[in-house]
Amino acid sequence: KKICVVGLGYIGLPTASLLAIKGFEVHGVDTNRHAVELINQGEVHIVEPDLDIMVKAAVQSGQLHVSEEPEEADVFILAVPTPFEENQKPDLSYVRQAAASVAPYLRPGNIVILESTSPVGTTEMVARSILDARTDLTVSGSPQQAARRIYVAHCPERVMPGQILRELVENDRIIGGIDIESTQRTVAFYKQFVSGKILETNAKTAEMAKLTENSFRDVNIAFANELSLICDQLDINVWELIRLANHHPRVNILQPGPGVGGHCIAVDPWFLVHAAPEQAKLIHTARIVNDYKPGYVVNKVTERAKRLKSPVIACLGLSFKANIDDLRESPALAIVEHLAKARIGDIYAVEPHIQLLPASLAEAGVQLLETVEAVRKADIVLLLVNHDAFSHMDRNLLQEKIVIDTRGFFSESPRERVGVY
Ligand code: SAJ
Repeated sequence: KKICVVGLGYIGLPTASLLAIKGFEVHGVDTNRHAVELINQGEVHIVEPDLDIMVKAAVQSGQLHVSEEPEEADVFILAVPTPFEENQKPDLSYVRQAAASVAPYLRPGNIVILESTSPVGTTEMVARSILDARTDLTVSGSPQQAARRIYVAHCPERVMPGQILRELVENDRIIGGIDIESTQRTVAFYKQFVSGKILETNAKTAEMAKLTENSFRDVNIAFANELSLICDQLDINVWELIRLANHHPRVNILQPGPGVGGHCIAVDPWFLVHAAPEQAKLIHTARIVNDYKPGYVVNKVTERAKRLKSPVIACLGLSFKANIDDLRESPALAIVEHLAKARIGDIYAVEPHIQLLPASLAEAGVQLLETVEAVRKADIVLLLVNHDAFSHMDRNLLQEKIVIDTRGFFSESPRERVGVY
């Protein structure tokens, strides 16, 4: 079997290399020429544990090759971004382009699988746009048309950055076709490399299930973030509070933080809000609560900095969550950018997972330093990401510092409750 994977990002590249290692012939496609060149040399343009080893092995075995153009195959997997526009409207242009790019290469019997997280109705849109481009093909199950038939399904990815390779194989998968045959053929394909359960449904329910999972998490984090604001008012340690409440057998509150980042949890709920604005009130409010948090942190720091003559601020962590290098949609990065632009003092950033600061920070005069050096120089220590790397730091370094801990990282002892909320 030959597989063509379109979009070689955080989902497409691990999937392509995993399939190649499992013995499929895989052709990967990306419009980013730099990424294509790197992968063909057995290297990677993204950081994910063990992905480099796997891609190298896949390329060296000859099972994985990539280019900027699709090729004929048996199964096409579309794993392209689905961001949203300024007005919270889903931007499906990458999905449209991906569908248009594979359409000329399709043959009867092929399966097209949309893995990108998508608004309800997108898989059907993909099928329609392919059939518009290829009037010789059909998705109809009638005996007369059987010889011209292709199959289209949605199988949302649900992997967690940082543990993608394991979760690709072990997670349960939801598969929803535009018809029963599409579902069944797609299930048969995934059974060849997924060890988790495979759950069958239709395309729309599969689309909504993925959006629901991420909205559930967003709402739960919003609850934690709201508690953190209330606790700040009432001078209560929110992490202690949540730890205690979670001892109840039916309570499981997530953790507050500087805001919700990444390209999933902060995006997907908007697809539901956009689809049903009147009904999706709670989901909408959760987005507002979580998006309020970065500005709240900026104000907190600014308030403290104003009381100092020439404040030096060490910002620990820039990525959107712990132990990854991904800075996209990161509330930590947004906070540091904001502080730097406001010129409230000298700012040092610490991010053990990157070598170079993003231009937005470098141009604003922020310097990248090692943890200890940055903390030593600082008056204010702003903990933004709970990276494991920070846990090796000698806590004595925090004596005499103003600690603003957005993740409850230093919050065990009463002394460290200063500035902790
Ligand atoms: N966060 C908190 N408090 C928490 C948990 C997370 O503030 O208690 C923040 C993180 O710091 C981060 C953001 O939320 O900024 C999102 O991080 P995450 O770890 O919750 O999720 P992602 O974006 O890395 O991955 C999610 C996962 N979805 C769910 O757990 C329901 C993953 O399984 C999905 O595959 C992924 O979205 C996706 O691609 O949709």
